[in-house]
Amino acid sequence: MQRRVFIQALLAGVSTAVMLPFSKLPAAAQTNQLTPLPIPELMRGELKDGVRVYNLNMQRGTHEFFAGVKTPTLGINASYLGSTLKMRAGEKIRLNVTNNIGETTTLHWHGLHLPAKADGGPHQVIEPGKTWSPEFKVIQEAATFWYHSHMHEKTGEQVWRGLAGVIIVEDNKTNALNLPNQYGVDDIPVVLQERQFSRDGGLYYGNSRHNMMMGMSGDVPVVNGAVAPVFTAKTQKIRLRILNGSNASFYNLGFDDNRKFLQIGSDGSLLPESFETTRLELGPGERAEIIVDVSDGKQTVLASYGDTGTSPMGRGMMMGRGMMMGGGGSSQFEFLLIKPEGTLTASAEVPQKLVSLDRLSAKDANKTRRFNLEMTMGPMMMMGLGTPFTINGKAMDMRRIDEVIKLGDTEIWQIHNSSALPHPFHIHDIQFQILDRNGTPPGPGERGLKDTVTVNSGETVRIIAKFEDYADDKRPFMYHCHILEHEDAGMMGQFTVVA
Ligand SMILES: [Cu+2]
Repeated sequence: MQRRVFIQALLAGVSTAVMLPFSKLPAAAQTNQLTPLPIPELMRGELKDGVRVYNLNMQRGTHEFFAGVKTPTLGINASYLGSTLKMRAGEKIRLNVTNNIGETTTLHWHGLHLPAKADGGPHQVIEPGKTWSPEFKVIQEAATFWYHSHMHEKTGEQVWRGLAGVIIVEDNKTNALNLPNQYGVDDIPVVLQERQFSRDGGLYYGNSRHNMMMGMSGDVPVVNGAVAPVFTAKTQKIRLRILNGSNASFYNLGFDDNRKFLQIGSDGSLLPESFETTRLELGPGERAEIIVDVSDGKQTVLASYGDTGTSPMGRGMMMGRGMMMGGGGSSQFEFLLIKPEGTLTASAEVPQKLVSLDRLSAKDANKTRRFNLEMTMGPMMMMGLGTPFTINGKAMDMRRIDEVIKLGDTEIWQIHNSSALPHPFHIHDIQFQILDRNGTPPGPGERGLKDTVTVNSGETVRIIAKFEDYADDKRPFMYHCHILEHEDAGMMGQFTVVA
């Protein structure tokens, strides 16, 4: 079956609800028009005694994905998703996080280097009605980060319902590069997700064995909480800070007119050099910053294309995945229409050289650790017995510390995927560099700092990082698969950093 093509259909004047293969949409949920892309409120915090303070309210609400249909959701200072937090490298910050969602939750600062007690992982639970106030210094390169629920065994569901937002870290060094940086004008957060809906208008979150094995995906593409969004460009160049905020889907992004764009950033930094491409692969949890030139005045659609087989990363299972989901080969999501309007304001040239990063090499490492990602699909699993998702043969146990790292050490983590599906591997606390993928050095898009890396079936990826600044022998950091259903099902481990 051909999967939905929202935006092109709308441009052609066709209503799209009928085109959805597996949502049971409410009758009212006809999508007859494009929605202006919502830009989350920018929160700069308030400076108090040298500490920048952010007040975040985790709340319940309703959100109109479809005009006139009120879908129950969760958000942070918003009905769905959260405010964009702007931080400055070098500043001390405090985040007052109040839990008003009526159930236990946590809030994790994905990609930020911080003390374990401030991490917002499964050990920093916020009970309903309570406020949690972590405090730390922003020690980061300028980049796009995010925050989301990390509630033990509930992360998938809580993020699906809306508990996620974007963090922008800026610094003087990169501000001097003259990249587009007017928030909401030419510097745009783009949170890509897809969702399934039930007939009553609710977000449908499945907990079947299949949903757990494959991770939860949907058939309705959503950007910053909007279905079929349009962004009106008023400048020649726009900078998109793209977050793959889906629970489980890998995106192979590009534009429908195959226009070239510049990739300038990865998860935790700008790239050493910008480079031109037509495709961008992003696994769940990963970010990239790109610059799109629309000075030709022509509209273009940001879309995800199925695996073309030409990918340098060679994600072999994507086809199998599509077939297993009944999609029949390559599936396509149209995420966002970009429409230039009027006389476009001139934008500065994007420099090729962006940042210099201290490149770590294998000989800098004090230690190499090995991690094996496994999925067990034997008869016991089919009966619902045993733990299908493990790392080094172990499923997550909050009471067990799996790895102990010496403060100040530089380590290589060699991550092998012996399962049949790709897994985006995320490490808390640090930003790492990719040494190689099956022995091959990373491509230009993976030469910046990273905190999440896709490890394809059969692949071995080596990363290197220095574990600095914060030691705590009691409270652990997490490493895990960022397919949230895999994480919730046990594909996670814990490490401490000790002095
Ligand atoms: Cu996984």
